[in-house]
Amino acid sequence: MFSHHLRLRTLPEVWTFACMNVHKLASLQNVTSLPQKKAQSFLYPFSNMEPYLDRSVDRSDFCLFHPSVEDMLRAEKLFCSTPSHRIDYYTSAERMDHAPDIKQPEVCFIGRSNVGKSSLIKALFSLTPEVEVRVSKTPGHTKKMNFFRVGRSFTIVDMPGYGHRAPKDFVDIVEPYLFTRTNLVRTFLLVDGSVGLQPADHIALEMCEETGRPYVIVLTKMDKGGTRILLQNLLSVHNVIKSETTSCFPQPFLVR
Ligand SMILES: Nc1nc2c(ncn2[C@@H]2O[C@H](COP(=O)(O)OP(=O)(O)O)[C@@H](O)[C@H]2O)c(=O)[nH]1
Ligand SMILES: [Mg+2]
Repeated sequence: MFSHHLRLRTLPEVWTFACMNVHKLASLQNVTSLPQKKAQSFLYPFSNMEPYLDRSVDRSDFCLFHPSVEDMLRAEKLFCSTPSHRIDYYTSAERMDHAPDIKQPEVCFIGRSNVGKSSLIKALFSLTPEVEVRVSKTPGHTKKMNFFRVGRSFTIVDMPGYGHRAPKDFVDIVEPYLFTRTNLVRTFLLVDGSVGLQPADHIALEMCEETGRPYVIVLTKMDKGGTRILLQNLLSVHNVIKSETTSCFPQPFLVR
């Protein structure tokens, strides 16, 4: 049922990007030219785990969001900076009253320190390496909200990490932001897929529920650790979404 019929043909219309100083797999065009199995595992990370799932598990929720390669190529264009659609770091803010007054829609990335928020944003901006997104070696690096503009389409906010080492940032910054930011259209709650839901993740989840705004759980580090534990963590997150949430998108997104 969950077969990914990836059509890895050459796409004549694929967009060629102007900026060449990028990772060799930064563009989808390059990923689609990999051997089929490898490309599939990049584009649809769940396809790697699906064969290990027990037959009794209903897979339908795992492919609700299942864009075609063509859809992804269209979406990728959003992340290429052009003179009329400039992607840039805009500003940082340590408190809500310093947050910029931007009218365009906003999405934010929240999660424990070191879960991979900045890495994910950096990956989204991989075709614009001139936009600096700091990825830390040590936890708790991002103490501020960092605002990045994706043209006039939307803004991405890299939020300060929280956890036992930074509960203050959660209360002082993340919570007020989630409750009061009027142009916030989607929250991405990042959870480390290699360790599963931690107490701080449950607190964040409850907070997202309290705001009543739509959010998505993203499982990061799905390349770390064995398939069994990753699959266990994925299924347990999926069960929590099903049984304890009302505003969360039913399908966790996987990042590796
Ligand atoms: N293996 C693996 N490491 C990751 C992944 N995402 C982030 N990391 C690493 O985790 C560390 C923290 O990442 P960072 O993006 O700074 O986390 P943040 O504190 O949430 O912004 C860095 O060393 C990253 O290289 C991932 O998907 N897989
Ligand atoms: Mg960070």
